[in-house]
Amino acid sequence: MSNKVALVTGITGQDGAYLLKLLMSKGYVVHGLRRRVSVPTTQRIDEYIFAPQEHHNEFHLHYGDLTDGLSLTRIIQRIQPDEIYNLGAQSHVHVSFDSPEYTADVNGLGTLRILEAIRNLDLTHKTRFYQASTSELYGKIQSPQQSESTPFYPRSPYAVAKLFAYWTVINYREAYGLYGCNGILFNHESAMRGTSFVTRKITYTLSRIAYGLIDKLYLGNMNALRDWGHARDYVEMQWLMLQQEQPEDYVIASGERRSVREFVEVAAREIGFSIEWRGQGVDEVGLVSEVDPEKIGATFGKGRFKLKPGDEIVNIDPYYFRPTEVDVLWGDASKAREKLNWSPKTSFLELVSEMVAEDLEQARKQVVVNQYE
Ligand code: NAP
Ligand code: F7E
Repeated sequence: MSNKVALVTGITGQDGAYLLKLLMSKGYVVHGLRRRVSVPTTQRIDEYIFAPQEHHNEFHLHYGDLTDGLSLTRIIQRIQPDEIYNLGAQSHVHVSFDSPEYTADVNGLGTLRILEAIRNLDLTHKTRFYQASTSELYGKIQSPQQSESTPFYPRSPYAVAKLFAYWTVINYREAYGLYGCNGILFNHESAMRGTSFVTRKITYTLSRIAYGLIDKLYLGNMNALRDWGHARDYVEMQWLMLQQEQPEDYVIASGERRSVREFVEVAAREIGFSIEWRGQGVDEVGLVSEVDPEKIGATFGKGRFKLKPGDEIVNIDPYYFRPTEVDVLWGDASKAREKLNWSPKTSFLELVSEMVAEDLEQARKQVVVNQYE
């Protein structure tokens, strides 16, 4: 068991929650950065917060913000971390078109602020640094499958800000000898994914549609292709990258790509029905085609499944189109496989199945709550 000290920014997010679990299992003392917000955002890590006796000395939260360099310096000075995982970000690509300056501040300058704190506190040779870089850097792809050597072409304020952070890490590595790594992670999902990202939006909404809680799923570009993996598998690589002799950058990906439309089809099948597509472009609609009575009976019980063949449940809403879209992402994680012996444990089908199961359970509970109100 390790007795290292880690600081995790973005600890309240999807990856932060999985990484916290991993680091705690390895015996780390974990410090997390949390923002002051009017309604708590700690749901994903509440099991650690509400068990203070169990985690008394091993887990601490600190108020701060990636836009506030003084708070970052104060926390880093106080805890003298062996490792910093910079997962905090305005992580929504579509939102970054509406808030480009804020996104640049958090995702770009936020990284610089931490690196400067490490440098100014003379921790460059003690503190190892992980940067949550992203496949969005490839944007308008310059090669059909993307690896560490593929040139970048960012297509959103989100990706441009992350490009700044990516090169800043490399610059601090070369200029000051910092042990800093970029994990170029392709999309990774889970039942803890925020509901405004497309995978979770699909499993969340279809589950509620099946229970009659919502009428329709509205989507944008269903032709987009993504390389989706499970967040639980990807945080392992974040940790592994900081345990090597030399700091390097790694692509982490499943090596499979699927469209948003295919994700909808697989999620629906996991619930127990199939989808038929009709129309083109913004007029495309998704209808319930066939229902699997055995699966529906086992999951829903009598009378709770509210769909029948012919019901129109998917529509396109151009609101979800982006000014510039990333059409295809498809990762080549050979380097991680060869150098770090890493490959994803969870298949695409297992990922969707896990997300659907969790969202069906949440929807079922909602129905029960509604019944007694
Ligand atoms: P997420 O669920 O959206 O979590 C983002 C985290 O950043 C949250 O804890 C959020 O805090 C925090 N945050 C936002 N603004 C902040 C600020 N100004 N100061 C401090 N913290 C702030 O994202 P994720 O999916 O876990 O992703 C983790 C990181 O990996 C992000 O940097 C993301 O850009 C990057 N990434 C993600 C993927 C992916 O597919 N998931 C792929 C490549 C890279 P609140 O809870 O208070 O909002
Ligand atoms: O979109 C399309 C959308 O928002 C995926 C972040 O974690 O991964 C994530 O960014 C695709 C896009 O993820 C809807 O246009 C269609 O082509 O789930 P997303 P993202 O933009 O790929 C990368 C690697 C990160 O680094 C980011 O932090 O799906 N799409 N219809 C839709 N997307 C959303 N959100 N909502 C829709 O209704």
